[in-house]
Amino acid sequence: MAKTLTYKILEKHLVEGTLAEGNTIGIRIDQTLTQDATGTTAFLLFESMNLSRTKTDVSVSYIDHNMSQFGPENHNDHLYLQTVATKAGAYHSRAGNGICHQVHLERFGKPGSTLLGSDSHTPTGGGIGMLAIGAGGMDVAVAMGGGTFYLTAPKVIGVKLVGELKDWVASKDVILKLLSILSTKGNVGCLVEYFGPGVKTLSVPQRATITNMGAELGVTTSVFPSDENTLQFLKAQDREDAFVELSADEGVEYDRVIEIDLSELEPMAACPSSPDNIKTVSEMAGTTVRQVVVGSCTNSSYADLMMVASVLKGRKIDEMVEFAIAPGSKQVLEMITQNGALGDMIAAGARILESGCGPCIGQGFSPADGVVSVRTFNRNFAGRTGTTGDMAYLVSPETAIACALTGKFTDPTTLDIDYPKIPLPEHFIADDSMIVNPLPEDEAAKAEVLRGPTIVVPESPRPLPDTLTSTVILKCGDKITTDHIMPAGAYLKYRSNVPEYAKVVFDCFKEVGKPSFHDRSLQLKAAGTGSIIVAGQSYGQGSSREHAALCPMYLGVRAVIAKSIERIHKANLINFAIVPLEFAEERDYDGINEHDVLEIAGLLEAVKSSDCVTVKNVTQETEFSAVLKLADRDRDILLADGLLSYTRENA
Ligand code: MIC
Ligand code: SF4
Repeated sequence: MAKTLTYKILEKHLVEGTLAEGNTIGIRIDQTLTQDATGTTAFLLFESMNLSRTKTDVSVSYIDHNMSQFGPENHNDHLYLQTVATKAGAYHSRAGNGICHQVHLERFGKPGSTLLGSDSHTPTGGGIGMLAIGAGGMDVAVAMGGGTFYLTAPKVIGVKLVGELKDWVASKDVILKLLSILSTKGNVGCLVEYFGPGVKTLSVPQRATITNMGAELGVTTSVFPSDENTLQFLKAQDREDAFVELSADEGVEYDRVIEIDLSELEPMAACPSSPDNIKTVSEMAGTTVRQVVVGSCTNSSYADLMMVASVLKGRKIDEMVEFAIAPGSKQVLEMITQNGALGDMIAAGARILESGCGPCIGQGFSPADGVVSVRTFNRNFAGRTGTTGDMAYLVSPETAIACALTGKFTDPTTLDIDYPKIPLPEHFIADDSMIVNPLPEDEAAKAEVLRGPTIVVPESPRPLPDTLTSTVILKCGDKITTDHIMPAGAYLKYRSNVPEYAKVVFDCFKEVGKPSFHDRSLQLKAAGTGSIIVAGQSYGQGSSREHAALCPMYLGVRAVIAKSIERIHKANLINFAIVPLEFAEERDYDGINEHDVLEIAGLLEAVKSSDCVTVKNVTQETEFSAVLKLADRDRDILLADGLLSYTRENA
């Protein structure tokens, strides 16, 4: 039978289960990546699991998120991560070397391999033909130690690309188009595979933009074939050896096929405050823009920045626009420095930021109140810029530069400028001196791990009670993202210190004069009852940050009852022994109020062997059913009080 590329890669890596859609399967992970904001917990947990050496082909620890270094916390993290990673047998990409996904694509990505990363944009690797999946840090820690990764064998959505992009229309517009079709919800359990004649018109960095932002669809990952363009990219990176040709079998049938004609696309934008709130740029033409940023793991490749520099050469940005550029990697920054493009950007009035996540994760460059900020990023969840009530639009670098020049929303196809087509360079600067190699085992045994005082080992979950009687601490709506649950930005520096970071859980719902989620939860925790979160659809969208489960667990949250829960977040809840429940009937959501007391008798038994529990609303004197959609291993993890103790027991 003809196979999809996805199933071919899965088959090669299968170690447990039967490879058929919907089944839980276990796969071998060839490579892992962690970044500093999730990496400290991943490595702390790796150490707590008594795993000493990585057993993957390649594991890389990156520093790219927390680089503002106000106070000692970030630097403590950097030193801990470098010393713990190299001791454990991992590579360490130092602060300044670039954003994990960009650097991984350049220096480590390998077609046909599996990559598990503690960051939801790990699917960037799909641009080079990897099966690259985002997960919580704890799952990545297990994989680093050689453990199997479990997932649901996905439904494969085939996206057929035909035609070729017009000048000024970018690969970002392809993924924005797909988001307008599939939206950010309802795609759990699916994977996107690209095929068709349009594929060969896209370079690896263009493909990586598409697979990167594929994370916003909520799919397991996205993947492109590996072809002559992949070879050309690898050759230019001096890594030709990593190449293998890969594609789906001729005549394969996908679960669903979506056709996109690249030649018909026009510049698009994701409007506030969701990546699927799509409009064409021409619809918004004329709207005043006060801030523009080019960067992030979605759009900061050499070609993206060269296009921007070529447009800026000899021109000036609008005087009412603040314009910043954050190159994706040291490689990109060095190349644009050496060829003079950086000078063109600076002369035009651009503010050059260091290679890292920066404004994408709210580390500086927050926009003023009430102004439009246009960004080449992948997420515009409310408040993510660091400004409450922000108006962030996500666009291609082409649209971004048009807005920066004119000070208003401008469709780049209307610019009276020749489109600068940037060819792939023959040779990228392949200098890995900012990547520290793993220590050999004998040296590692003696090496010291530097642990600053702000690195705190997280508390372990408590056993689940047989009958859970808890208060609804929060009732929230649809599409609650991990940015709502655990804000990043200025609070990122507390990632290694759960009691400190937990102070801002659900801060976005804080009402003046009322006690915070943190204070209310701790009262309930002290009273011994703990709490329950009630939510609408797609609870836990967005980031893989396990702090969105870890901090609520620390505050005594025992269960989440939602209309639906996103894949990575659900796994994180299970890993920290919070029971994920879904309403059997969505209308039962309406019958619950905040502060109601809910009782689930026989919870332990249900976690062991049932798909359903009865939830008694003690306050309202009603009852409803909730569903436990759990694989056997999920049940075992919950019963073992979380993945940490489960791994210790099963190591
Ligand atoms: C993000 O884009 O939200 C992040 C920051 O990269 C996260 C990881 C994190 O919260 O540390 C992600 O996408 O997983
Ligand atoms: Fe960093 Fe932003 Fe990419 Fe997340 S989405 S990895 S914060 S650049």
